[in-house]
Amino acid sequence: MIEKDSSKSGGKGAPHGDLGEVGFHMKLSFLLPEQRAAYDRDGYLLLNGFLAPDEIRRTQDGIARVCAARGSMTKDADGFNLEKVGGDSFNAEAAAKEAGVFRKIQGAVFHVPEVLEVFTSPKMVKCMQDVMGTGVYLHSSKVMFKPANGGAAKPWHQDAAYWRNYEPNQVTVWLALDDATEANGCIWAVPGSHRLGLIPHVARELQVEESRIDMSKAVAVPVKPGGLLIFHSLVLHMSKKNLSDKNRCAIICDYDCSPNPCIDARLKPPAFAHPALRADGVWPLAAA
Ligand SMILES: O=C(O)CCC(=O)C(=O)O
Repeated sequence: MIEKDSSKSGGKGAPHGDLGEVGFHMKLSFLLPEQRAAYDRDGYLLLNGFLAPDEIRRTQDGIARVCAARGSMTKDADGFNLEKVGGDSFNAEAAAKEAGVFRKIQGAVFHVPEVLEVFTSPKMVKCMQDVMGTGVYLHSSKVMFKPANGGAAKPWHQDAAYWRNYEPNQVTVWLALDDATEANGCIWAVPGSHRLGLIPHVARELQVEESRIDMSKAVAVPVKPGGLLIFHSLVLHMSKKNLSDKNRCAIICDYDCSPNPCIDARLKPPAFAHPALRADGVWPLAAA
């Protein structure tokens, strides 16, 4: 673990979300000061090597086990969304490409114990405390598959557009389980776009029209297996269709600075329990 006190003034750092100043004055317990500064500057941060190979394998095995149990599914249900003919992923009624070929599992922490373990692990919570500078609350989670030979694209958007009832104070963690490359549909982002505020989104996939984006600034962000891409909920990002012969799977968790209820709570199976998840749906992982 890296222990660094970057205090310049002795004061407490500006919380994530206060974008007035690049820099920080808080005690970091996981990130290096330059990593925290890069997050403030760009709105995102790439941390390769967050999970060890055995942790990656364990998480992959957990996901494979859960998917195998649902291998005959041909209709979206319980947060399990299938890849659709024509990439029409937002249409629950569209025909599935193939039984049991999933686009995503929303509410992944409820279905896959290994994903829950990663996203509530002490190292993840420490990392989030360094990024957010506040309390850390679990907001939502998913597995995002992008199967080889046609896994659907995700158009330009800001995650905050999905959570309009909340202040845009969330941080998304995008953790690669496969090598995410330009060929198999890694994330593209616009550095600094977290400073633009919420940009209008249009139906149907809740996306930002490309005419509103300075495309000359867009960069591909390849991530090695086990690497983390951490980004502010206002960062413009997208991923292209997977035209390669390699799968691209990532697990994603959104953390909130404020004690808002976990938005996936409706997907929680009755038998699910976690000591920190409260009856009102608020899921604190670290105190403010
Ligand atoms: O994993 C991807 O390809 C995109 C995920 C994403 O941006 C989202 O679901 O909001």
